[in-house]
Amino acid sequence: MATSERTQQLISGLYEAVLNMDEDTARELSQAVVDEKVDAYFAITNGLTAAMEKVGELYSTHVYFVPELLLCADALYAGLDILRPHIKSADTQNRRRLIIGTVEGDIHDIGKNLVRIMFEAASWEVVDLGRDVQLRRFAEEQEKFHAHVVALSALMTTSMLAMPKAIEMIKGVDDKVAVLVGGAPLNRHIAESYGADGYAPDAGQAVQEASRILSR
Ligand code: B1M
Repeated sequence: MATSERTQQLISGLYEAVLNMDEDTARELSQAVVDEKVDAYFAITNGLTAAMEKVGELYSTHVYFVPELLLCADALYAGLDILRPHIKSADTQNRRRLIIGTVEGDIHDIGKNLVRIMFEAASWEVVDLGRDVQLRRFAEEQEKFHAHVVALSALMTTSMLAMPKAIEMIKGVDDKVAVLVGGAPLNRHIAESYGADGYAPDAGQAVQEASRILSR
């Protein structure tokens, strides 16, 4: 079915609002989506999420920095808060699931939170265990939540040493789950040597990397 001109106008408006860090417009247009009975899931994926993907790209290429990323995320959440309750249940059944946390001994969580935002923006269902997470909790939560991906963050050369143990414990309860790691002291080589399935250098690339692992 062809998308009406008005729907396209709303979707591109939402896209621009997130990109321009404009919370008020994101809220106003999301309300219009609901009032005018435009499909909420369509508006989220093609408007809000698509914009956040672009924001991720701009962040990866150093056009946007952390403050811009956070302001874009505020606009994203302003829209999501209004649209989420209107998603039809059929649209939520096949969502991918993620468990995320910063590993034991490490209280840095700003980067981890940005990574979480990118997954939420891409409509993943996310369980955020927080920071300084005991290693066994990742495995325990995986047994309950059956995530497609478990994501581990570490910001220190000391705390990242916990990752191989965490990966072993997670794989011990579920050998099919993919483990994604990231954080400033890591690189792809270290990630592979730890037994991780994937590595992303920043929040902008984390969702892409997770999708790439799952499509293998
Ligand atoms: Co601390 N700290 N800090 N710190 N801190 C660093 C990391 C450090 C490099 C500073 C330094 O010495 N130059 C250093 C670590 C040295 C090392 O091990 N190599 C350090 C230290 C030593 C410490 C303490 C031990 C200091 C002390 O108490 N003596 C202590 C830690 C205590 C502990 O954890 N047990 C400590 C404490 C703190 C604060 C509480 C004050 C605060 C954290 C607040 C918070 O997070 N809520 C803090 C901060 C802010 C920093 C710096 C300045 C900034 C970190 C940050 O948030 N960056 C940092 C120095 C620096 O980086 N310039 C430093 C912004 C953030 C967006 O980037 O976190 O890298 P980042 O995340 C990126 C990527 O790494 C990636 O994507 C993110 C977004 O693009 N990424 C992933 C992260 N996780 C990912 C997961 C993925 C994929 C990508 O998939 C799963």
